[in-house]
Amino acid sequence: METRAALLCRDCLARFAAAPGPRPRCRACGSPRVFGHAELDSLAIAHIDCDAFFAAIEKRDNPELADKPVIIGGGKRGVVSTACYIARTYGVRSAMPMFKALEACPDAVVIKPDIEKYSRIGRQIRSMMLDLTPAVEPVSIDEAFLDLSGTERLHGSAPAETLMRFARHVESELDLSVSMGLSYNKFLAKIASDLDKPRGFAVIGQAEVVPFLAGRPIGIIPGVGKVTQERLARDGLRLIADVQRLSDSDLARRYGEEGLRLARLARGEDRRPVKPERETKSISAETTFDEDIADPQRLAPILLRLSEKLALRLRKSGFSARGLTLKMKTSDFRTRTRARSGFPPTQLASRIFDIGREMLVRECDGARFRLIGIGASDLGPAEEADRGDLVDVTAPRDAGVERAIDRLREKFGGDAVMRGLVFGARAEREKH
Ligand code: TTP
Ligand code: MG
Repeated sequence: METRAALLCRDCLARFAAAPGPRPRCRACGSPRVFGHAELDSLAIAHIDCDAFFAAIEKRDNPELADKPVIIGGGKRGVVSTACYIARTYGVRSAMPMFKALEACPDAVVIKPDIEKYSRIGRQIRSMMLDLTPAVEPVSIDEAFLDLSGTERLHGSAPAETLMRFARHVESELDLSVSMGLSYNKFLAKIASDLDKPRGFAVIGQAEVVPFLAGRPIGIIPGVGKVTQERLARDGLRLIADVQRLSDSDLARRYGEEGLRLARLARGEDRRPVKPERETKSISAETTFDEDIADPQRLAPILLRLSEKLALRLRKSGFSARGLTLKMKTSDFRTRTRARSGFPPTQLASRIFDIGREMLVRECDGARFRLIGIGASDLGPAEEADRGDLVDVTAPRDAGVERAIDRLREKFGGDAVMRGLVFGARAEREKH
């Protein structure tokens, strides 16, 4: 994958011309971490992912752990969140049951996760990313896409060098390491960041993309999960090369729109832009559980409480919701979101709950959830909320009830009153 037009030292950022023969050490500082690639100066889409994130933070905060195998996990969850690279040499992996991890690595030091601390550090890293470009798209607590196009003048360096400087900065400021992938789109940048972990830097250029992807399993394509992989394997498609061999029309005939997407990605084409996190004014309420929950009967009352919170926040801030988003995080930290709109603007807990519950029930497919949240989107003015119409005569009445509850709450506090009253009102309505 490496042709050497110019060489760049990842430690001191010195740049020097490539010469024939084996890759030299840095002429300026002697480091062996010298990188070269023919397209290095023309690529601008990056994916950055921290190395063994939770474990690295704990090691940093307790130097006695430096040379020990460390596993983050346990607590009530009973699975490995992550393991440091030493523990990984024993076969310990994320999401492994803790007892298995300890069978594999009995000397491991087990530490309970401190998500609040990790989120704080995740935000620090994100703000350092935002110093490089406003186009930062966070993917999870420890990873993000960056679009560095057009930042050369600002930083006085090509994206590759800017990234290397960033990694050095994270190491010196936060004592944590990152791995980075650089390419010309998100799909390839993400694959690249995984190629050279930890403290990695890898590039995938246009010239090598087709042969590079050919040997990889189809499962590296986003959205191709286990079930899809099995289906494709039954049709004889296991490697990306197998997709590359088929024509677009063949793939479209077999798999419709999804077939065409596969065809494009198999050629390394991905037009998805890096979407910066927008500072939209959003109002939401969410909660993380002590233990994962799959049962919709248990999730519904939690959603009700969140709907009440959200409704109260809407009323307090003078907005109505014209759209609602249900967010659910599964036990393996994947986030699912479902959105609804097209209903009359509302500030009512009972309305929010009804709409939210409909989405919730559809998501309860056996997956275990660690968090649920409900958020208002497409905010409108409070005056538009719950005015009712010819067919909906109950909204104004419910709104009156909920506002009365707000007043009671201000006076007496507590939320038990509210739930009873909201349901009282609904039960009444359903009787009629
Ligand atoms: P990852 O980036 O997937 O893993 P990592 O940073 O620990 O290791 P790597 O060097 O391979 O990137 O996830 C980031 C953090 O998210 C991880 O430190 C712990 C947490 N996490 C879980 O709690 N459970 C999981 O199943 C996974 C995959 C991650
Ligand atoms: Mg990581």
